[in-house]
Amino acid sequence: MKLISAWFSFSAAFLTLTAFASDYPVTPVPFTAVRVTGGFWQPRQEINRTVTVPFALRQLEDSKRLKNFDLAAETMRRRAAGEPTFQNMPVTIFPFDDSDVYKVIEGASYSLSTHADPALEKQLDEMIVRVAAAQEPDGYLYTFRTMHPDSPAHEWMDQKRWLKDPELSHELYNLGHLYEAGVAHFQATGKRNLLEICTRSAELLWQTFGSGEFKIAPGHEVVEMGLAKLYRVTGDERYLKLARIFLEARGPGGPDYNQRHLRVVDQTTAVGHAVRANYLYAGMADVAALTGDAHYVAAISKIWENMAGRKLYLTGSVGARADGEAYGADYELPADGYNETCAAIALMMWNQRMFLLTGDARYVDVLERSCFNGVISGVSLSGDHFFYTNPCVYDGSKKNNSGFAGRVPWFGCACCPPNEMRTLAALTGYFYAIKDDALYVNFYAQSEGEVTLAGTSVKIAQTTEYPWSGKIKIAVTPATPKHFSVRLRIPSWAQGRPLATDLYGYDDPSPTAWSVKVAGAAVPAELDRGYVTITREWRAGDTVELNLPMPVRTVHGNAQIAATRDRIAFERGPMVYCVEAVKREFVPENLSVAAQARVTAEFRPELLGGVTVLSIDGGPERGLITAIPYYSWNNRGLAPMAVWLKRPVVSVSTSGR
Ligand code: FUB
Ligand code: ZN
Repeated sequence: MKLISAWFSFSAAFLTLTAFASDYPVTPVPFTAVRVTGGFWQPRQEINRTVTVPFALRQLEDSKRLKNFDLAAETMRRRAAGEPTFQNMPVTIFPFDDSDVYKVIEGASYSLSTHADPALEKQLDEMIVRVAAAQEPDGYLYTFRTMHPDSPAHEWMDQKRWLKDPELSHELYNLGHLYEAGVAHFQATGKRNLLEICTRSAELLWQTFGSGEFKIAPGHEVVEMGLAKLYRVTGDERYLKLARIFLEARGPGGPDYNQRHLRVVDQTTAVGHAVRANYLYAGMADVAALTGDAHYVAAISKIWENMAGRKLYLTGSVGARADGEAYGADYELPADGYNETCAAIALMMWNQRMFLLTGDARYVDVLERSCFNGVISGVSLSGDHFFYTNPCVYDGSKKNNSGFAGRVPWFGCACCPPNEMRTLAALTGYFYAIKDDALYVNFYAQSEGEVTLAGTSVKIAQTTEYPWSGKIKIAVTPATPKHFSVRLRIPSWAQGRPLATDLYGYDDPSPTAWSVKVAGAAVPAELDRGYVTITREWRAGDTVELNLPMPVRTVHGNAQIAATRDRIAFERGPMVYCVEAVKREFVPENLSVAAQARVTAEFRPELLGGVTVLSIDGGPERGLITAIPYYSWNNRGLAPMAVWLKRPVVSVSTSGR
């Protein structure tokens, strides 16, 4: 099934006829080849590894998610030993609770890939034994059914396997996460114990769905991405075929809640449950890359235009509606929107794949926006409290976080914490990518990496305080002098606009005076799809100096967004700011910022783990108003917060480093 194919352009993003074989035309540099060495991400990754990973593992026991596997195994054991009516009831709430176990194993495996830890490896092996024991002899794995086979243990299930998957049973959803975990664990440890559970399960999927006679459209997508990963790691083409079969089973005529309203190739807008939707679009990208299906690329490109042009929050979050955890209508972006953490993470996955299909930085601009704002807001600075929802305004008391006020340790529906954990553990996988003899530099971060370019091993070391400063030095050190290209992403915010669409704009849209030098000599500031390309013979000692000035920008929303009318938000670099009234001394959303307010930016090492704050001159009555990066809110107790403040602001003069 490894087709050699071509696709024609369907939108501005696909202007060229591009031939590619077997996978994405742009190849991501794996997270294992890049190491954070300081700066913004180091404490986050360290807390993720040392606090969040063990915390989540503990939660799997404490919340009894692992117990469900033991109960399923017990039912099989006792029935086989002569108790034909024995069965157990689940001890957790949702049939998709198995997926949290898999996501935690996945995140922990990423952590193992970068930091050897025999105790953690042993703990995972022990968990995998419990997972294996819950798998039925034919490969079926779904604890809620196996522990209670005589009647459905939950109203979301049918008495027969799979039949209610298009609605809510989540049988295939769980498996998607299982496959992602199995691949991650195999890649981290070289062990096949979890991978073999996956292939036994996928074999059953093939026997059940491979002929195409029995059609099921997964009610919650993710199995498509999981199967694509399983295909890549095993080379078994049936898994890729299955991914395609599941995609082709969608629509027309179903609900748009889970994207079954139309055939996937006919879908043009981002609709329905936002996590489901973004996982679907990411899965379509994978299958498009692996099969060369141009129609999938055309569909997700159109859907992307709709999402980024009408449905994206400034914070890089999506999914405005609590009802159905869903995308809203065009421009339906209320400040108190739902914005599930998983939806923003899934958006990162989808945007990364759009970039890998096209080499266009517009997708990385969205990815960066999500990452620095609506994704990392999902976890506390301490690493053990989480947001499920990420609104742009908060009244200081509402129980809007899955029934809680403020971040909490865990949820009954706990999809977000392990999603956050696996994302942070493998974050450096977003930093670089390669096409032919060109290296794309997508993330700026204090880090070291090693890649192969033009047949030579090349060390890449970044020195920077990004995102607090736009000064970046990149030492490029090939093992031997070599001719290749380095493509530096010039973020859209540096070009004078938040995004490639007109959903948001800067009051002052002038591009910053960004500049690039190599070995001290200026590089022409010419952009191609968001990148400045430096092609030369590189030799050890070559250093690129990128300067991305970071003025404070005031942002306005498109006139069609009711919630942002007569309001402004503040950004600096990739960070969206918010005002938090820690002492409840005012209501942030009612703050009116004086016209021509002066704003200064200052790095405060002692505050919130070290952040650059903005001091906004609020006029004689209000004095200085402090704005903090959005992601860092709710780390000083429960307090009201707002991203969008009231106008009028005619102009803002800025200073700061
Ligand atoms: O349905 C499984 C997960 O639970 C979804 O991805 C989340 O939105 C939550 O509903
Ligand atoms: Zn979630």
